[in-house]
Amino acid sequence: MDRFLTADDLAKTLRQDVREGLEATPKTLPPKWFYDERGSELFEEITRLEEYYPTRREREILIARAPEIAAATGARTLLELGAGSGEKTRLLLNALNGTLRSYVPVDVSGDFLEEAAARIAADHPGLEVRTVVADYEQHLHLLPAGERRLVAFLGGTIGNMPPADRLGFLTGLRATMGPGDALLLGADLVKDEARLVAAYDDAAGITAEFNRNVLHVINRELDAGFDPSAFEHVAVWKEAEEWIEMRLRSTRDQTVRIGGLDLEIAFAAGEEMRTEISAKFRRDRLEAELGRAGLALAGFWTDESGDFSLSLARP
Ligand code: AVJ
Repeated sequence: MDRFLTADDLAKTLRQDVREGLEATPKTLPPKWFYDERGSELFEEITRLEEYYPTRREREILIARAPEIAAATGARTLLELGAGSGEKTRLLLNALNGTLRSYVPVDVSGDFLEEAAARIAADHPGLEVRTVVADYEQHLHLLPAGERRLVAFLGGTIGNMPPADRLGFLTGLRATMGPGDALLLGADLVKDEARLVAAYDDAAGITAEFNRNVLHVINRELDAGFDPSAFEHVAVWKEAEEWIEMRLRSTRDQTVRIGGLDLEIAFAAGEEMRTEISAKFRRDRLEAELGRAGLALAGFWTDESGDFSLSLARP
């Protein structure tokens, strides 16, 4: 296992993110802190919700297009950013079976990676599986090189980054790519506002619990005194930015102590703290964004309903 991120690094980044985010106006927290064990379980539940279509739609595209993607790339290495453990990885590995030599899952959580890697290695004898504990927004240049790498960034997670960060990420990734490399990018598409909001504010309240879970993470990791029941889940569609915004709204005037940072944070009744954006894309804008990063669109596929997209891009 390559480890470019230690537990100390993560703890330091959490402290910095929480201090900066809670002292900002409006308050904000980065979505990466959702995914402790409970948050990851809640996200798995979200992927099975009727309202949350992205996972199903991306799987549909992969089932239909993985052979074409394999033929187009002839990848020797599959490098998966934010490694899933799920079916999508398996679909890609099976389709790439003819040419693939190694699979490199990259994630911030070492434990999760080890488990996923062990399962994949057991199912694919002869495939080199090399786990990398890293933050793909900082460590792209440290990821294993090699010829004919297919970098998979699936699920629509690219949408968690605002435009400027996306450009930085894609440009950074392009800088590590050789002529035989390619990017396989999952991106959710713009659609009817009601469907978008429902996908992030499901009737069962699982997304609300997922959103509030970040308060439990901060309470535990930074000895804070958030009362999650004093915050309401909000999911809104921002027409101009074309992204879903998740927020936590304070239900009353309250002051929260963050013991680990020796901070007291005041929330006014109704004040909203942003916890995630999930940007939605259009083909022409996605092609232009990739182009600005030096990547050319070599393939663009959607599911039957046109809800979600997979793009193949090359340097
Ligand atoms: C895992 C980041 C792709 O943005 O749709 C799901 C996370 N947030 N429901 C997304 C999420 C609320 C998801 N990604």
